[in-house]
Amino acid sequence: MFASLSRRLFIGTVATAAIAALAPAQAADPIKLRISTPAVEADWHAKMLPVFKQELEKTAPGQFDVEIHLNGTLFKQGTEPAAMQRGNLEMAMISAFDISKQIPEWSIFTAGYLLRDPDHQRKVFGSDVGQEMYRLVEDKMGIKILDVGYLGTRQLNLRTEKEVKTPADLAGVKLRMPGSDTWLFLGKALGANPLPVAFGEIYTALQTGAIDGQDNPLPTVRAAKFYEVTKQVVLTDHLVDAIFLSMAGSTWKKLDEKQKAAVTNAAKAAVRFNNENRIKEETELADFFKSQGLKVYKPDVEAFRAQVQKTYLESELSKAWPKGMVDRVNAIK
Ligand code: KDO
Repeated sequence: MFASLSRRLFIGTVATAAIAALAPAQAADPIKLRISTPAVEADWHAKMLPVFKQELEKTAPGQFDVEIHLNGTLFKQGTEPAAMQRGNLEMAMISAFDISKQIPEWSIFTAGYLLRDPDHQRKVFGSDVGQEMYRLVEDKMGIKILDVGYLGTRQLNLRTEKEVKTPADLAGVKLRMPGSDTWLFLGKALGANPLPVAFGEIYTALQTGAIDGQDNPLPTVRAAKFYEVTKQVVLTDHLVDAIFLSMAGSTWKKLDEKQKAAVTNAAKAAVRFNNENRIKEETELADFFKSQGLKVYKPDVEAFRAQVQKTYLESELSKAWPKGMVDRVNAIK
């Protein structure tokens, strides 16, 4: 009895195994990709994330589960790199300022008046300079940069009335900057009195007068509605800013070659969408802000450029910049 039962059991097990071997492979569970950003829904670098999701669904159907978390609700602004490094987050859009906390060489891209315009930015990061700097991020932080997006050219946006022509006019002006040393350094280099405030708290800080102003690209001033609580936009053009769409190395390593290509191409499509729309909108917004009652004007940009460049070149920060990198960046036309 016992013998025949176990024989039947054996035959049954073999048969099940044979059927399983013939059956088509079961689809694996989709890989979860949670993207965290402080961006507001109406800004282009938030709107580009559904483009990333849709592209990925087209080229690798069912293989990824992309979740988009805006407004810093999943991880606070600036904490995303550590979250990716600990394996707690799969994707984020990080800045050169975030990276330079761990890789001082990267503070070169936090310097005002280095990159000339979005085209220069794209060419620099597409060149051997960009490849070398991306490799540092991969090797030292274990983060894979998928592509660089244009965040826009940063301008001053103040709730004060007094016209600003030169850095001296910013003396004592409480200028909100994101909360890290390299950001505060930029605010100081501009001549202001920088104060660290998280992105999500800027609107209220402007409304209550806790700060006199903030700096951001014009599309962000529109998207986050800062124009509602400020009186002027000073077109200093002080930083051609970038946002790096990135993936945790631990997630990247799990992908096969086809999936890596699909993710990279989806990132490129998303960035293209962001860049085209943002660049177009940047040219239109001065008129919109004027229609909302704000003063919009160019200061003495050369005075700002001279002071900011000198401040960076004489700083401790620039000592960490790779030798010859400023010249290489300047030579890219
Ligand atoms: C900001 O806090 O001013 C900033 O523009 C800094 C950027 O690096 C980036 O974090 C951005 O905010 C957010 O994506 C919100 O637009």
